[in-house]
Amino acid sequence: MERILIIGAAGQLGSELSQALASQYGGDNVIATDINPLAIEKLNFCRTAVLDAMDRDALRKLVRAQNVKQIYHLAAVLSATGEQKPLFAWHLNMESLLFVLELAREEKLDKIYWPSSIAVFGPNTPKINTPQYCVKEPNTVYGISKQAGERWCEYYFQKYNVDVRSLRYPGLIGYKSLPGGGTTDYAVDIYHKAIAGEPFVSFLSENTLLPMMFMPDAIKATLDLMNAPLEKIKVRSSYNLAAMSFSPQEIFQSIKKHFPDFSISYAPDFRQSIADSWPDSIDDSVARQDWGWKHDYDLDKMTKVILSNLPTYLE
Ligand code: AKB
Repeated sequence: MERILIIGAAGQLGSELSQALASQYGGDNVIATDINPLAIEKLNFCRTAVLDAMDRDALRKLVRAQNVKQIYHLAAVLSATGEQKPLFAWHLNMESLLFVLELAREEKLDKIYWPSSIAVFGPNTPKINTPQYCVKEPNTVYGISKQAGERWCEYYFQKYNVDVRSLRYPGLIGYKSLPGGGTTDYAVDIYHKAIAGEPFVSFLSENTLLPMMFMPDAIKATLDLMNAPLEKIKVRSSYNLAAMSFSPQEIFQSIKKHFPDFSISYAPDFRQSIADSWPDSIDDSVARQDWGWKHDYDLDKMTKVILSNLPTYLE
């Protein structure tokens, strides 16, 4: 039995990706791990284990004992938390990736998935339709760690033939779990406030445009990339990936169509300068061309699905 291991499985992306992988490969073939024992209990549709991404020996032991052949390494400190704890963010994001890449080389694992982010771009990057290849001078610790991580992924592919694949996610929006510590998190919180009948205070200004994506699209992109034949994967740093771009004012208007009394005010904080350093929109034509990426959700379609499903999830 060849198994798939997910590190950081209880997070916003991990909890939904674990479920999708369990549906595709069967729950017995998927091991969801996280440092948080309580959160991992909810992932009972597959195998689970408590694992600290920084515990290299425990990781190696688990990979050998469970015949793991693929790793999805999702554990990371995101942009906003990274600015509060820069050295910790660097340490966790970089060391844990290097453990996984080394393990993949030593144990000859089949495939590795590691998420990058639009945070690899910086203030000198072209802001509109940001191309796959362009200037990248990220000015957050999270962005610097993702940029360095991309270089390491490409290095391990070229030097050691490790089949590592990656996507530069935009802000991910889901209703099944809460994000933690990101700059794009406001676009999840706003739905919770609308459902609760409370006014929303945005930590980004009215017209701050950012690239965003509904979680089902992110899951589809991840599985499509990982299932694509080897020869179709031509980018070994990380693929640009896009679906939509919107501002706080635009997501508010989309929700207001369903909740006419909903209100918003703006109180930008330190996250505004992070958002200002990121692109407005992303050109993902290379992903579309290489392995057939295609998104399904725009803002209004996503809003409709979230508003009709979130109340049940909150029960
Ligand atoms: C964040 O806001 O830090 C993340 C990201 C864009 O990678 N959601």
